[in-house]
Amino acid sequence: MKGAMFGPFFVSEEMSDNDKTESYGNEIIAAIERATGLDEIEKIRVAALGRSGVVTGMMQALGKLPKEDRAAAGKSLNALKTGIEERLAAATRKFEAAALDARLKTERVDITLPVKAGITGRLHPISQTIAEVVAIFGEMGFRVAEGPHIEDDFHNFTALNIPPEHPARQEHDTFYFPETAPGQRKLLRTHTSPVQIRTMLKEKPPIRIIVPGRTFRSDHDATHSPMFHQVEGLAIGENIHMGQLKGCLIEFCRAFFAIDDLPVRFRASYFPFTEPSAEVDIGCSRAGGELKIGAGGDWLEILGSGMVHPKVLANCGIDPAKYQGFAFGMGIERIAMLKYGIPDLRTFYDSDLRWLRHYGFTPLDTPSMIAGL
Ligand code: 2NM
Repeated sequence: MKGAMFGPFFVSEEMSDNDKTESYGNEIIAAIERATGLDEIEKIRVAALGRSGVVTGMMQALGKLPKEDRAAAGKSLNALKTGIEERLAAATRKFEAAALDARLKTERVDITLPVKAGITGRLHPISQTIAEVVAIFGEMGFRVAEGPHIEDDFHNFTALNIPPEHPARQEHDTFYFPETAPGQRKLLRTHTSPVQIRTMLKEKPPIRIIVPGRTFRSDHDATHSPMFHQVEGLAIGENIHMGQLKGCLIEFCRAFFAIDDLPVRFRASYFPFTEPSAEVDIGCSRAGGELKIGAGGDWLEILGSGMVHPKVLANCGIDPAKYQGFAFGMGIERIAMLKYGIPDLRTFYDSDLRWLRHYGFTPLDTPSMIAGL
């Protein structure tokens, strides 16, 4: 029988349709108010508004009413339906909130408890290495800047003095998105330098930033991954010179590899965005086929650097007659492999738990220059 769950209904044949509607409505609303949980609310919804619900039945019966009564009865039925729907929704929200509160109480975690040895997760060597680089440059007064992975031609290339014919622009290196308008297409940043460009465009010197992040190049073999990580740095100010670049990077290399007398050499190079440019090598030994960082007569390239090209400064609204800057960049995977003896680049992205347990770091000892890296 329709509406059985609401009874007893005080509806009789003598009542007007409006009174019947009101009586049903009061009963349903009272039932919603009495309800103690979501299951009951759902039962009331079905009994009132479901396919064979009371209100649905009354709506279907509208057609049998005398024509002159239909409009008024329809209107009050619709008002009833809306009222019920609103109360059902409010009651649902109330019970859902209560259920969430109850769950949060039982799932409460005491974060002051000590971590049990052996059951904690591990920091990926990429995260650890970025934290170390940030700690070293942080101590020198650099702050971290970040920016989008999806970039445009201007920030990734043009502003950096990379002309259209430059090989770095060719399709095989850059991941392009489909054109949005003729000649307009976004790309995945090929280095983190667009973040330096965005920072120079929006901030006034002095600027001292370090930019860690993901970068993308269409290149995949034993020593290249289509997604990899870089840290780049930028210092802009008055009277910035190559001596500061050298001092900063020598200090960085020695702190990162924790070798006080690590040999560091600067070798002239070329980048479109710096002039002059230099690559940075650190001392190593390859005796007996084993690579060992430190004095040993051999050299290993680990950084690119240079004085920011005056055209790059001008492109970013910085007057090159007043300000100079130095910049540098390095690959995180590469320096992580060197420092931690990880032989294969591809293992970084395998999400292999055994590899992570072996090469990962405990999240509790964050690198710092005071506590040590
Ligand atoms: C490198 C090497 C040399 C560099 C230059 C700039 C900017 F935006 F200031 F022009 N950002 N990064 C730079 C310079 C990066 O990476 C190997």
